[in-house]
Amino acid sequence: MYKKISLVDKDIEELINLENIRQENNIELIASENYVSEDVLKAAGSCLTNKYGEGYPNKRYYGGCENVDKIEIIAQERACQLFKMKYANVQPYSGSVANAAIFMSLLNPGDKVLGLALDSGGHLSHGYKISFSGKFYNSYSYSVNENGILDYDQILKIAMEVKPKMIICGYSAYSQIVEFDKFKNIADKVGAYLFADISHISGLIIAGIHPSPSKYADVVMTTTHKTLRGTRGAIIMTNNEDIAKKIDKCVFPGYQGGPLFHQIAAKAVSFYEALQPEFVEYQKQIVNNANAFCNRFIEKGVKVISGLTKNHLFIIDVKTSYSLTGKEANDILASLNITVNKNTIPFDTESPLISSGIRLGTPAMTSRGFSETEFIILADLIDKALSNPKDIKLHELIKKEVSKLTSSFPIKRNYLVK
Ligand code: DSN
Repeated sequence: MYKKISLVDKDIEELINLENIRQENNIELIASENYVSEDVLKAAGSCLTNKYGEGYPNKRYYGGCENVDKIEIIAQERACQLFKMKYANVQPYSGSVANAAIFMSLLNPGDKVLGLALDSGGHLSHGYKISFSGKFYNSYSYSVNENGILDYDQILKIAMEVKPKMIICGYSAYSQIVEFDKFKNIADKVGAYLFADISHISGLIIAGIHPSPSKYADVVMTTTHKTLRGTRGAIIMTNNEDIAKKIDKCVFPGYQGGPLFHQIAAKAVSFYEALQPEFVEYQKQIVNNANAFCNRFIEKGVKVISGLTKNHLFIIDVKTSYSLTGKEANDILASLNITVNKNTIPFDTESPLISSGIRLGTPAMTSRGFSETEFIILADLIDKALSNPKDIKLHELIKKEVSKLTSSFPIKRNYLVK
């Protein structure tokens, strides 16, 4: 089923092949992971990794950039086309580095920023104290309400008090729609920049099944490997020429050195795939699957944060539902070849390393062909396992069912007809 690779270095060869087997044999529910196509893998593993080219297309510090210049321009154009934005920087190595460059572009150290609290579903780089964003900037947070939902009146109230220079919206663990128009109103009322981190929902936005921030945000950032199903990395976009110039300077030389051209080419290939009609169908299926998966848990009386999902993920409060910590639930599911991540829930009393929840996402298994039917079967298996955490015999049976599912839905190598 999986493709074995052969290397002279047998240590790494064995570990890559084991990882390939692990990916094939596990049900992948981490909401931020996916399986790229063979074409994306080829570009990421190409000779482009040999090339240095600090700077931007036609303005490099190195010779021999005639091919990589064209690749970077194609990636920029496709990013702008996908997200209906004017300027794109496709060089960021990761979402966190991209966010650091955005902070540097719009703010001075010590300026106030306002983002969603980590336990409400925000990201470390949105102002958490131990990240650059909380160390070098004066960070404040808003939270979801007691129902796990954003309260825009409350956010406005906090923004009026704090008077941040930048407001951040777009999250890692929020299963409702982000209303970018409301955030724009809030940002305008307090004279703040609006920064939309759409890393999780960018595929949904491309497909038109989640509102787009393109008309509202000063800056938009997405990682390229989540619902977008590309290689690891990120892009930053804006419609404002002055901001675009600042972002370019802050990505290079502000935060990064030479662009990773193999990754930029792989991003461009995934953008090509995302521009095809099949991608829209894929995104619709992700959301339909999440809905069916989530509803099955709710039917069983499981507590889902915010009570439903409108996107590709949802969080289960495993403490209330199964008297387990997130870590315990994560470990039980891992032993059954079901990969999830433990996740804090709003106002969690446990640390992020233990937590009271797990986050479940449908993008990866939808790529493998799971429909609502398989996600309902899976919800039943997970619910049985977590309801009977010590029943070894039952767990052996569940593991067999997992194995049937993974072998019936092998990882796909191509999403488009060649
Ligand atoms: N964005 C995080 C996630 O959602 O998994 C990773 O940084």
